[in-house]
Amino acid sequence: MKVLSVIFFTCVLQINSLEKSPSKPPTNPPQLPNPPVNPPWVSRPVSHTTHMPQTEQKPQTPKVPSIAKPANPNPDQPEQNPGKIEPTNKPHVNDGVLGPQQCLEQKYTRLSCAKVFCPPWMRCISGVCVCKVPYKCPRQESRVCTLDGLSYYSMCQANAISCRSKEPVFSHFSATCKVGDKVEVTLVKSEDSKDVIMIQTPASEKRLVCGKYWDMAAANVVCQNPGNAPSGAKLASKMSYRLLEKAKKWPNECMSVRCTGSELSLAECSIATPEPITEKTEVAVANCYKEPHQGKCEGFTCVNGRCLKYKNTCNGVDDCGDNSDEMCCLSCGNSAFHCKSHVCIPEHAVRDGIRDCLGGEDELEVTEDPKKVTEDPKKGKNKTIQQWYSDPKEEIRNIRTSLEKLECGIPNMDYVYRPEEKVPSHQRSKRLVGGEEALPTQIQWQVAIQEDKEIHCGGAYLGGCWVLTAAHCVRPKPKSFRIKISLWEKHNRQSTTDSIPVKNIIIHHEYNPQTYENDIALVQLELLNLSDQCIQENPAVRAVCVPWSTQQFQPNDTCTISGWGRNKDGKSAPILKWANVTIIADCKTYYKGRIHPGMECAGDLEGKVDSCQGDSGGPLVCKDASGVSYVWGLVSWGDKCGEPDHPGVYTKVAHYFDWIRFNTGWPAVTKYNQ
Ligand code: 4AZ
Repeated sequence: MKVLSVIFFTCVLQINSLEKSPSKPPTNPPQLPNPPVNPPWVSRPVSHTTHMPQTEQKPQTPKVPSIAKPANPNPDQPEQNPGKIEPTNKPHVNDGVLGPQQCLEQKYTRLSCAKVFCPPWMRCISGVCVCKVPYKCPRQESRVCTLDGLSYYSMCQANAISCRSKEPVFSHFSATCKVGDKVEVTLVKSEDSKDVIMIQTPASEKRLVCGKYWDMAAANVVCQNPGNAPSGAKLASKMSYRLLEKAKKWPNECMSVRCTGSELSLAECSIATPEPITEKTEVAVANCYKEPHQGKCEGFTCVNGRCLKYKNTCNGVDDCGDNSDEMCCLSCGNSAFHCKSHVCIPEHAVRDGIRDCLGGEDELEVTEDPKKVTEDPKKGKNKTIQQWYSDPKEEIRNIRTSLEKLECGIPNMDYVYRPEEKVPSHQRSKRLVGGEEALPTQIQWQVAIQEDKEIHCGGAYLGGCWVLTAAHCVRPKPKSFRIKISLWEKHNRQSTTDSIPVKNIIIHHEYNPQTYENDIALVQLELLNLSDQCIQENPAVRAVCVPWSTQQFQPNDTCTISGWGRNKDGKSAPILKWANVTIIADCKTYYKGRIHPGMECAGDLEGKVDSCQGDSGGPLVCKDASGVSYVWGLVSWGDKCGEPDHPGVYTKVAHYFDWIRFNTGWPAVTKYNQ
């Protein structure tokens, strides 16, 4: 038996170097906290030195053929050097279909957090997942041992370190924290020269890898080549155990492995309990590239330079090794699940308790397609229940639950407003332009911006001490402004209405009052006396979430606008009104040369619904599949109101996510990818 190679989990995780901060930083940029000198999360049973990251790490430039252009973290903004994109990945006829073309041109990978969530040991900066500082990981109940003989408070911390060093350290199998407690993977030649995968966990015999779940994602993990450029897998196939040479002594058990493709070693994949091999068993076979692919690619060119057959794209499996074959799909084949943001995810990731699609569609309880109902570890419903020997999904679920605690985007439905004073006597008007009057506490994140006793604008409450509005609604004179929360009648307060003084106003440094570019401003509320809060607990006020990705909502999605603005007759509304509008693609057609990055149109092209003067700064709110509301836009401008073919133009808030995070310095501004 000839052992070809022994893989001790050393591989290079390639990430793109794209971190950027706002070009003109404000005077008080928030500081990243320094990690402690002796990191408290590490205990050292054996002497070993590990270089600890001091700050979040910039991603490294990939060591891959340079035809791949890194993802533009902000697809709304033209790339600095668009250059020539080659080769073009033409849409193809297959189960799943690649597209849209603009998406493919962005060269998205699994680290493009405009499209997907970062793993919990990474965070999203300027659209790219970067390694987290380990102390930002939550603690787990039981410590984890790693391949280097250290012990950490959680898998998140271990992987945050591994992410930086690009050396695999995490393993479910190093229970004793002894160096050497590792999972060994060997490729063994079969008689007909196929590479059969053998796996050996500590204190156990060698076993074969079963064919069940075996795919390119797993083969790519096995085919990582220590020291060299990652060459990856050419093919993941299976062969019948029966066909293995009988003269050799083959193991009589196999273990199924399921990888996502992002793992640095098989020890990080889900590994099933060993099962006895029978004559019918199929075992895993990998065909690894010995060197990176060269020459012309006739199929799909992965962002990492690998070449795939078109039929292997958009199938929910990471065939590329960087998942770039699953990031831009008009539909998904192979029973994979299609996220609204055009990403294909594998069937086993649907309803597994981990949100993969940006809008959470993969975790909804009901689908029309019963085929899509796969295992749910919490509810235990499955076609065949798989016993996992080690399953990192469980840890990822726990880490994400403890990280994603932010409360936003859910109104308080328990609160029933009882008007203790007069009920307004005037007639109900039916128009914002085309809107309806809201109920007294319906739009709980709506605020009114009061300047010198007058209300001309709306805004959105983000939580904490922060309100978002349009730049054209404010001046850098905090003392002239007050923010009214839970206001319904413009000129009357209700019992839940509060008026809060303003501490600071941050207008976007590139706001252009002529073109309305970057029409966005943050209003910081004054702290309450002897408190670290800015608003008193209020049952009729809730924060709206800030969208972190420009891909969260798409053209044709229906969202809601609200405000006290004028109606078609030019009269401003005495009672807060709301209307549903649709996000409109290609707004440049309606406003030639006037639509800049960071603007988006919404309304209807007949002009029946629209925002108008007085609604400015107010929120355009979209709800995701899980029912969470995001402030997708801020009322900014438009040619008149309710004019056919002249929809309202909104500041696209997701475009300014990094600006908002940087200027608030507030970690709670986002629930995900923190
Ligand atoms: C304004 O003047 C304004 N129809 C706001 C929104 C729209 C037009 C004008 C959109 O504040």
